Amino acid sequence: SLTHLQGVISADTTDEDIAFGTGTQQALKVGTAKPRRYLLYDVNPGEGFNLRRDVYMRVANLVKKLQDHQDWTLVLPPWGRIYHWQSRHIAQMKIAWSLFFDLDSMNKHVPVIEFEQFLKETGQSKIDELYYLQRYKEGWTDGKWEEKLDERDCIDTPVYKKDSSGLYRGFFWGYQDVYAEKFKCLSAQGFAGILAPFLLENTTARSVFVDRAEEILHDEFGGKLYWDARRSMRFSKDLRDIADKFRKEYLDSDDERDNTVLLDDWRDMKPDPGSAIGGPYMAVHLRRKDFVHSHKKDVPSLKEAAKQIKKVLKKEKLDKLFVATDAPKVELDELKKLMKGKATVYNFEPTTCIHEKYKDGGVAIIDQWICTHARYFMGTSVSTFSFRIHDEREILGFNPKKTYNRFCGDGQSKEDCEQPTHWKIEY
Ligand code: GFB
Repeated sequence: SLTHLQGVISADTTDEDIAFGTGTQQALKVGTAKPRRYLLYDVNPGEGFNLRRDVYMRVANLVKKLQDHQDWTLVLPPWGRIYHWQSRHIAQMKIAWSLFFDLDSMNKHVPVIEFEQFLKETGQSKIDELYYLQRYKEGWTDGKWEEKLDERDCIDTPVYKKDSSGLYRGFFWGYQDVYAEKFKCLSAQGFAGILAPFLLENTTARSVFVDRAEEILHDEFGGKLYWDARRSMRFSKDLRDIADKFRKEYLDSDDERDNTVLLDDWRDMKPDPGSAIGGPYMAVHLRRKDFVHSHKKDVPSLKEAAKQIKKVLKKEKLDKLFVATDAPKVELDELKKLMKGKATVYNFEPTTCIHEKYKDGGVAIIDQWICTHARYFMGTSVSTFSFRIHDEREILGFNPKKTYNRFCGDGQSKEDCEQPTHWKIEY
């Protein structure tokens, strides 16, 4: 087992203590600059955008740990081929993170670069080593959960295949020239940090790709580093601007009046809880499609959803409703009909130009940013799309009572309709 390595690397381990490539130890002693190492990762292809963002945070904090010892840079996996991005007329592959996120902001937490930058910096289409994370075939032994990590035979037929010249070929985000020199399956059970000793000591490869990174958990869910990673993950300015313009034009909402001014550097933001007021509208995230069947108990019918919305509008004395939803148009029209006379209903419909440029992923972010700024927000049970809106509102300093709310299913009792957990920021 490789778990014995856990704890070997402590914060006071010096670079000299760590073997690093041929002759590097020698080189370190004479003060030569350390070579940059690259960590690449990816997530199960079936996962949606907002769970992927969560996995980013786990890996970013692994890099944070590695950074205590060696110069590691996190290579961001290009976006593409996401099941929910169903607008077929738009090219949605090889998408850079900068289209959706503010990379300068993310770089204030850990060094990150786009995949194309990695290709440029290394001048090759090669990834040195590829590890495919998987569970343990035998599950938990003796019914006991413990952290462990072991090289094992692949449980499933690997999605990476050796070609005639012995190189591993696979999808690699649609970059056909890219290959890995070495491939192994790695059974992993534990927190992201379990990979640190492995990456520092068991390999000297310059670039290491960890696929199926969702297998590893947050080192410290809800802790300071968790929130640092989360706060650094700001949306791109372009997308925020589009959403802000919509708020101003249709929802009488702007940051000065709403007390939601964003400081340039996320590290400077520590608003008092409850200080953010938000614009004079209620926002809902109404997750439909697969959720209607897979979460039947917790997802209301449109009629029931309208009833719950009306109750809040009355209590909050609001008459504007912003709806973010993946529902087909007929369902949205039905909801609008149900709301007649009670509220003016708004939803964001991108122009062709905006849709083509920022794609389904960008439009979803615009929806999230508008929901973030509402006076009152109500989301859908267990949807990570709603969860990310909660965090965003927490970061801006909203009163938790106006954030951590969710729709209840038809006929669901108050006890059964457990409201979302309030996660407080650790600064
Ligand atoms: O983000 P996500 O992982 O959230 O996946 P869940 C849902 C996707 O559907 C989003 C679209 O990334 C968007 O592409 N979508 C959902 C929306 N709601 C909206 C909306 O209000 N506006 C816009 N513009 N788009 C997970 C799935 O969904 O649920 C997993 O990702 C799995 O694959 C799991 O199915 C059960 O957490 O809601």
